[in-house]
Amino acid sequence: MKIGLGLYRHMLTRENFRFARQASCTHIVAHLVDYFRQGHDNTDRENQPTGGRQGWGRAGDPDKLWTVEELVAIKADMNAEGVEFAAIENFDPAHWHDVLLDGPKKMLQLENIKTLIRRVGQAGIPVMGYNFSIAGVAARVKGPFARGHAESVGMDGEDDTPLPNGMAWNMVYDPHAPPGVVPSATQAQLWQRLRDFLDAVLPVAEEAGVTLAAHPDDPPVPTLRRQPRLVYQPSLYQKLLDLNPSPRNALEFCLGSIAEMTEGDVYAATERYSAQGKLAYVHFRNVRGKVPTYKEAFVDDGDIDMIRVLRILKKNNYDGVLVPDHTPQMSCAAPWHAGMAYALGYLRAALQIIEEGR
Ligand SMILES: [Mn+2]
Repeated sequence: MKIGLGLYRHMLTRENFRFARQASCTHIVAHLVDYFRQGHDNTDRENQPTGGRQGWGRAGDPDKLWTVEELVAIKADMNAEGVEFAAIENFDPAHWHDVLLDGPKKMLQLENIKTLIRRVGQAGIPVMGYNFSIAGVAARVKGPFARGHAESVGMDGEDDTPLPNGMAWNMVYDPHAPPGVVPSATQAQLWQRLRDFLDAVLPVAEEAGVTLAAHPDDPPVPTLRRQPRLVYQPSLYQKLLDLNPSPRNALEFCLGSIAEMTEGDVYAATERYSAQGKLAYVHFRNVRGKVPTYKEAFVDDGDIDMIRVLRILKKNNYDGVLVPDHTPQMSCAAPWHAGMAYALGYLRAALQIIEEGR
């Protein structure tokens, strides 16, 4: 198994690639969307994005797709510091809001997504992580929830406030949208939208040599902001895989989100999906509790026995990347980096024992 670090857009620097390598990473998962752009309350850029009902901030430029040149330049910087570009995490809502919403620009945006996938392949990046969600990562709270009063993120009840027009995936893609709210979709409509997306994009992904990796819902509740969710129980991942048998149809397997689900258990889910060889990469994080009142925890201090998970992955010959995803913020001058270094050190020690038999 390979150790990686996920970095937000503004963190894609030579210094952070070096930090990752120092903490034993060989791989980087890069977020290319700036979640913190013009956000009202999502202003702490040295933490995972959070924010109120106005979302994280403004989506990017709908007419500016990532270019091969910019992807190659980021990859070259990573390689110069001794780490590989393992995956991009998340599309820009500006590029696919109508794929999620079934809006008028859907066909155009599906073509744009295909173009992006071809470019990702040309740049030699093997995985594109995505989160097929209308409301996105929303309704989370922040507080001193983790060990030693470390600031972490959690959920403290449901949120059924409707989604305003111009918003998707918890970001604003059209600040000039007319007043009003996004009509609620049905669960069946959302699955049909996913099917349309997979059927359109997977053939291109196969040609481009890029694996599409689906994140489960964060938080995993059946509805959020009056919109349906997709993968909010472990078994729904199978439904996603069964929609399209392509070898490029795979999972961004988030242990935290799976443990937050009300049904099943994280070990059975890890066994089921790793045995099928369907894990593109793993979000290696821990949590206490389940929706709607869970709290994110330090990697060694939550409900999940992370060592047990690693042993299942090892048994099923998982050889991909694990990234810490989120950690609580640690009390020091570099709260995010310290949290990540702690999680990475834990992971490195665990893998030395499990994989190298020390
Ligand atoms: Mn995750």
